[in-house]
Amino acid sequence: MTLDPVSGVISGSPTEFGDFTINIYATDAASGSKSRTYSLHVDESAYIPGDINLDLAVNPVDVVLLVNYVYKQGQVPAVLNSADVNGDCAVNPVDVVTMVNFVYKQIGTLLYGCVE
Ligand SMILES: [Ca+2]
Ligand SMILES: [Ca+2]
Repeated sequence: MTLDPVSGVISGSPTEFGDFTINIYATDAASGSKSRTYSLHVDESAYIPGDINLDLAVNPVDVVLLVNYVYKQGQVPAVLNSADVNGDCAVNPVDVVTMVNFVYKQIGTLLYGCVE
């Protein structure tokens, strides 16, 4: 995520979940500098079902990541529940079929997962 030094807008997509501390420093030639601390909470429940790489889109890239995880011992999704697209509390070939149908055939819906 980035902070625009002129507008002060924080933008971008977080790549990790959790609590973060942000320290912002501003310097003025006349009065010295000031700092302020902010807290940022990125909630894991904010994921989109099927968005395995957390880029806010569900597309063939996510299908490839899911196939690699399920069949090839690929990288574990950062939010495993994003891969449990049929909501049966497990990530397995059924989720791959569900993702393929959704992404390539526009069939079905992707559900929020429940992997513990
Ligand atoms: Ca994605
Ligand atoms: Ca599942």
